[in-house]
Amino acid sequence: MQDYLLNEYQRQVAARRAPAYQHLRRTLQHAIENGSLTAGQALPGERELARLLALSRVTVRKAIAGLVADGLVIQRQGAGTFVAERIVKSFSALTSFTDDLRARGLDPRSEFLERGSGEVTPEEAMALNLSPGAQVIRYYRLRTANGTALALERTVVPAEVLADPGLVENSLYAAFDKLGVRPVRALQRLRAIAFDAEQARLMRLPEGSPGLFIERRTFLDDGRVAEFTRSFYRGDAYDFVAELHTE
Ligand code: 16G
Repeated sequence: MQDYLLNEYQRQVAARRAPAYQHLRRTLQHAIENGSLTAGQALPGERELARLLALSRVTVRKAIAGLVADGLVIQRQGAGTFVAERIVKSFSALTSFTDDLRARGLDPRSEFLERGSGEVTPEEAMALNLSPGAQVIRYYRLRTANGTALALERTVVPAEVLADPGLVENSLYAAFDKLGVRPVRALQRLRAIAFDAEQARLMRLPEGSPGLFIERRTFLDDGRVAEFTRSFYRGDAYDFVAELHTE
C-alpha cells in the first residue's frame, strides 16, 4: 500500500501543478476508486502519510478533510480514518436518521437551514390530515455524519404534536420520544432524483449527482399524522433493503 501511495503521489505531482494537499487528495481518491483501498479499510495514519510523502501533517489533514466532505472516507474518533462503506438501511423499519447512523458508530448531526412555524399550506394539510388554518412546525435540515453531508430533509409537524420549533436539537424522533409521542406506522415512497444546483451546493456535491427522494408520513397510535418529511439522500451512500414474504 505504501509503495502504491508513494508512486501514485509522485505521478500526481508530475502530472499537474497544484497544492500538495490536492495531490494527496487525488492520490487517495484514485486508490479508493481503483480498489487499492477497499470499503471499510483503514487509511494509513496521518503521521505515517506525512512521513511517507514528506508532507506536513496540516497538509495531510486538509487532504483528508476533503475526502470526508466527498463522503469517500469516514473518521472515527480515536480509531482513525476508514474508506466509507455504503449505509444499509431497511426500507421497512421505522427508524430515524439518527438511529441508522448511531447504529454504525457514527455521529449524526442536524444543521438547520430553516426552522420555523406557520399556518399549514393546502398541500401540507392534505399530507398531515389537518384543517385549513392549523399551525405547523417546519424544518429544513442538512443531515451529516462525522462531517459528511448525507441528506437534506424538509419536515412538517403539526403544532399540536410539537408545540415549539426549538424542541428539536438534532433528532426529531428523540424530541418525539422526550414528549412521549410514539410513531407506530409510516407510509413511505421512494424515487430516484438528480440533485439540483442548490441542493448540490448544500450537499457539497457536483450538480446532477444521484439522489434518492423519500417521502414519509408517520402516524401515531391514535391515528394522527406526526410528520410529513421529504428526504433527499445521497444515492452513492445508501443501499435500501427490505425483507419480502409470500402472502
Ligand atoms: C429519517 C426519515 C425521516 C425522519 C428522520 C428523523 C427516512 C427515509 N426518513 O431520515 O422521515 O424525519 O429520519 O430523523 O428514513 P432524526 O430523528 O434524526 O431527526
